[in-house]
Amino acid sequence: FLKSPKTCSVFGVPMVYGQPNHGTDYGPQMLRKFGLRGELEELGWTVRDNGDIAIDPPHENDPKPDSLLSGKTKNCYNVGKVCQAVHELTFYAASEGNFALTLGGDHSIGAGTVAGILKARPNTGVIWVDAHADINTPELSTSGNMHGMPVAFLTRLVEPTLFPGWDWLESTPPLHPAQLVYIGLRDVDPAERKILKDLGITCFTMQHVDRYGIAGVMERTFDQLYGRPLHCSYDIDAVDPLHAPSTGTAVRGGLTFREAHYLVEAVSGTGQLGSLDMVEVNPGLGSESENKETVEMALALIDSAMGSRIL
Ligand code: Z70
Ligand code: MN
Ligand code: MN
Ligand code: MN
Repeated sequence: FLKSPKTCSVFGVPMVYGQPNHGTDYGPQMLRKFGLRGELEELGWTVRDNGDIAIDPPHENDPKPDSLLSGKTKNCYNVGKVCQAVHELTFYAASEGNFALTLGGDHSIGAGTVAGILKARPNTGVIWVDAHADINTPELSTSGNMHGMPVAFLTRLVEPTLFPGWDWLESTPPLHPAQLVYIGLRDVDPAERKILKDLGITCFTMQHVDRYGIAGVMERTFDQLYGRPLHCSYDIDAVDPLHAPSTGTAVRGGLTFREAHYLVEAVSGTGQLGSLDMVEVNPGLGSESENKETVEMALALIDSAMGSRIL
């Protein structure tokens, strides 16, 4: 499904409004500064870098969600409109037969990237790599932060038309639970646990990584998603904070350096990866050396996902 010569469309989405911290908006420019284009070209990709999309700050006159149902969905309209723009970009890139590489920005944008990919490649399997499940509904979220909700929108636990800025989502195919696998979970809210169980979504938590090893987890992932084009939405907080400290919600006990790499090496090895998000890199948090380590980690993971090999 990818055309030849292999072409990578790059989209920077300097989004911050899905979570409370400044700094995720510096993710795309830091990844570029540390050499993204050169790395991709070295790996044989033709690179179409579309720069960063414009993001309007939330405005007091933005339509507000219905107060009973979703009043605490922070920046609902703003996040919805950015996701709409993002879904148009990934849809267009995928329709052209390009690889779609999206640089965040916070993880709320995953609702846009995945929706656009599903529109172009409806049977895509999604590998959501994250310490968190990001499947809170606006009603059940305790934070109101939309980076904790994208999967709820994608799976239609949320009715798009009830949320200002989200009506466009109706024009995209829903993400079926069988199309989704989580890897790296270790900080799941009680309400999310029930949702994951009720929908029967496959979750490889850090405990499963301990039990099966990362190779066993990847085998099981590919058994389930066999034959599908793949999208990987990689939240850098899946990686242990020892190796990726500059992120908003660092949780101990994450993927080791090698586990984090093996995961994307294995995904790349299937030859089925058609799109990737790298999100929640926050150069505004931590020391300069921690920023550097985190950005370098994210870049190395992108490299591995896009074909870099040890031998
Ligand atoms: C929590 C919430 C979250 C990322 C934190 C946290 C969600 N479940 N996602 N960091 N990337 O607020 O909904
Ligand atoms: Mn290199
Ligand atoms: Mn996330
Ligand atoms: Mn996370």
